[in-house]
Amino acid sequence: MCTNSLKEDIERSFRELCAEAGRLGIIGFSPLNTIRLLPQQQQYLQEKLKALGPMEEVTAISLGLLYHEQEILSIPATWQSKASTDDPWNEYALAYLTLNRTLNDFTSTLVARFGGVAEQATIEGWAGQVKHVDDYFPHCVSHRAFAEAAGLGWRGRHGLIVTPEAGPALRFATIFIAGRIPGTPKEFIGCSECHACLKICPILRKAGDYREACRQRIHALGLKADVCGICVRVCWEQIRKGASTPPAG
Ligand code: B12
Repeated sequence: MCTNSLKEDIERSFRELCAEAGRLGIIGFSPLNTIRLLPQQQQYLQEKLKALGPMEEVTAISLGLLYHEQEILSIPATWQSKASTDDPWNEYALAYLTLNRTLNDFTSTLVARFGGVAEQATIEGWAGQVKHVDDYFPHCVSHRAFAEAAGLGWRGRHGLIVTPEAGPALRFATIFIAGRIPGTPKEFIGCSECHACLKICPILRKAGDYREACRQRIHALGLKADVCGICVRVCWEQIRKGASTPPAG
């Protein structure tokens, strides 16, 4: 099958899966050899993709699945250091679980149809055993690296991938298939003068590596899944207002 028709077939299958799931999705392609990874994630990926042949001939396909508006609106719009029992915020936590499971089903279906290997949305049921954020890295590969390389969005000040369609209010999974499928690079203006995520989150504002403090906060919130999402909500609002798009004219 030529790469263009393969690309179209994968895109069509993905659109059908999104329609069945009742969610919007975005998809992007990038040759693996253009992507820089942490050494431990490069090693993890090499092991995972052994059966696909040389890494230079592999394409990463980034799949993004969007949250619904009301799910994002259930996240507090101001800083909260605690969550209450039965907090409405749990709607976002439950949507997080749904998106992970749906994306994992999508990757299984697409791999069954087109071959390849899947990296699931997240390592579920494992976060409880993590003692430090670095524990994650040798056991997964960063979806953001592939989403960014595929031109789905840019890296925001909070570190998340910000898309024109949904800001950072989406989750990713990745599949890897043998053969080169070219991507469609896009130009983004980026965060520009927007600092909404830094203004709202004291952890992101702190100098140094925010990640371990963010993990501890998420754990301490005790929501029905390991989420916070306050940076996601404020960024999503700014994108909707057009804060990061170039002025007209
Ligand atoms: C560990 C993890 C966390 C940790 C640490 C976060 C972090 N920034 O790494 C904690 C628990 C804190 C966390 C929190 C959250 N997370 Co999280 N998390 C992950 C996870 C499981 C792994 C991320 C990872 O591999 N990081 C490693 C870093 C270094 O990767 P990276 O920054 O992308 O850098 C890559 C390249 O740039 C390059 N690189 C970077 N530095 C260097 C240096 C050298 C020398 C080289 C060669 C290369 C290199 O290599 C890296 C990849 O190997 C992913 C799922 C996944 N498998 O991707 C989700 C993921 C990143 N999380 C996500 C989300 C949404 C969140 C939260 C909002 C939680 C929530 N749902 O409410 C918060 C937001 C925190 C924030 N502002 O970033 C989403 C992001 C979606 C998006 N729009 O971007 C992901 C992708 C999950 C998903 N399936 O969608 N998360």
